[in-house]
Amino acid sequence: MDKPVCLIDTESDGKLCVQQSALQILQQIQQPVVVVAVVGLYRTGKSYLMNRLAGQQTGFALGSTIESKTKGIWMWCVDHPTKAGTTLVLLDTEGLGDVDKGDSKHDTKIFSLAVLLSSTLVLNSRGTIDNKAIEELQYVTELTEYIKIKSPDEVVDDSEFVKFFPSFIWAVRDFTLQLNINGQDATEDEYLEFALKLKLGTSSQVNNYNLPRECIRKYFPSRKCFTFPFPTHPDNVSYLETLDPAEISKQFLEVTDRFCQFIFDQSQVKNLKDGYTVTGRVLGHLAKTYVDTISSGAVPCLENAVIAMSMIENEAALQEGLEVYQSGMEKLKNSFPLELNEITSEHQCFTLMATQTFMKRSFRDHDGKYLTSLEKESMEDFMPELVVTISSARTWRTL
Ligand SMILES: Nc1nc2c(ncn2[C@@H]2O[C@H](COP(=O)(O)OP(=O)(O)OP(=O)(O)O)[C@@H](O)[C@H]2O)c(=O)[nH]1
Ligand SMILES: [Mg+2]
Repeated sequence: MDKPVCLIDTESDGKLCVQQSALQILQQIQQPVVVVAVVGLYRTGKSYLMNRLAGQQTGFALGSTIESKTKGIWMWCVDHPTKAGTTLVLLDTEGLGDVDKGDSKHDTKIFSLAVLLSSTLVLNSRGTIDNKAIEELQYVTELTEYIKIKSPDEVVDDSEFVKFFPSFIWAVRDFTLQLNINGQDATEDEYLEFALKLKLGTSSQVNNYNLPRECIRKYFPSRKCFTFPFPTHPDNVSYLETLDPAEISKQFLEVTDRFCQFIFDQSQVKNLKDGYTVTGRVLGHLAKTYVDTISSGAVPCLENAVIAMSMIENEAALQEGLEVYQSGMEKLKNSFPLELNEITSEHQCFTLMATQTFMKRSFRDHDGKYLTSLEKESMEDFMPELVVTISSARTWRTL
């Protein structure tokens, strides 16, 4: 892809919808995907950072006015710069907190989708990680209302969420403070952990202070922080994407490079529960399933999505397996007439190849339902061949 496309859009009635053209792109990607999504308040430089991850100066559209720019969720699939055979999928999301939006739940839906679809979630904010920045993250505290692990009625321990959630990076932009805690130099990660420290006490004030911090700590046990200095002279900041790199602060470029390198080295391929690797194609199914669920007013349920996914993938695996079997047997016809034992042994060989093809793609066929169908359908296919063979063998003998 040479430029990003819209993956999830908002229809005129405010409902989210998946763009067919983006799904078609994902459908073609059979490789595992590392999915990096960026979320955060609007006008905080998210799209700019995503372009840097794509190794480009431009791509995701940047806004130079105070109005929020990115709408819905945009996607850019690029070759992974360091992991051969892997695609890096960048998801740039609509800025949160824009008061012009009618639907107060819209932001939480975008936030939840970013969490659901990514393997690394970048939270982007400006200034410092102060109480205000953390309170603005109320979306984290609402996640369990917007994402269910099992069917809505089943109570699940909160810690279950961790198994499905992405790793977490906090990108602090325009950071001007000294990294110093209680007189000691601190790392960026120590700064983040310091900001996420819980207060002792049980007053409602303390509880309110602790709640978002507890949620971040609980749902995102793998955390990393990058503090970016101001990128350039304030007069130039609106033209960052067209600016000569010499005009951009060296420290800013250093952090940006470190941030990108960390993501390239450490961001994992997206996995579903049970360790099933997500390919571009599966990511497309996931996006559609989650968005359709949210648009219908229901809460996306991870377990149901995995079940829906396994049905689609197993059906496709069954067809792929059958094709292998059928094309093998079709070629065999050119060698007719053959002895019965020869054709039986070829049948066994193609059945094995079909099973291997099926197994490569199948997923969670725990009760062997789809594998049994494959065996049954190949057998049904085989029977007419057998009849032909037997009758040709008879004709052979008569001759
Ligand atoms: N001060 C500052 N400005 C930046 C930084 N990065 C990008 N910008 C500028 O901030 C403006 C908005 O950048 P975008 O990348 O479009 O921000 P965004 O968060 O994607 O904005 P929305 O899509 O509206 O949510 C542009 O003029 C950028 O040039 C940064 O680190 N600091
Ligand atoms: Mg943007």
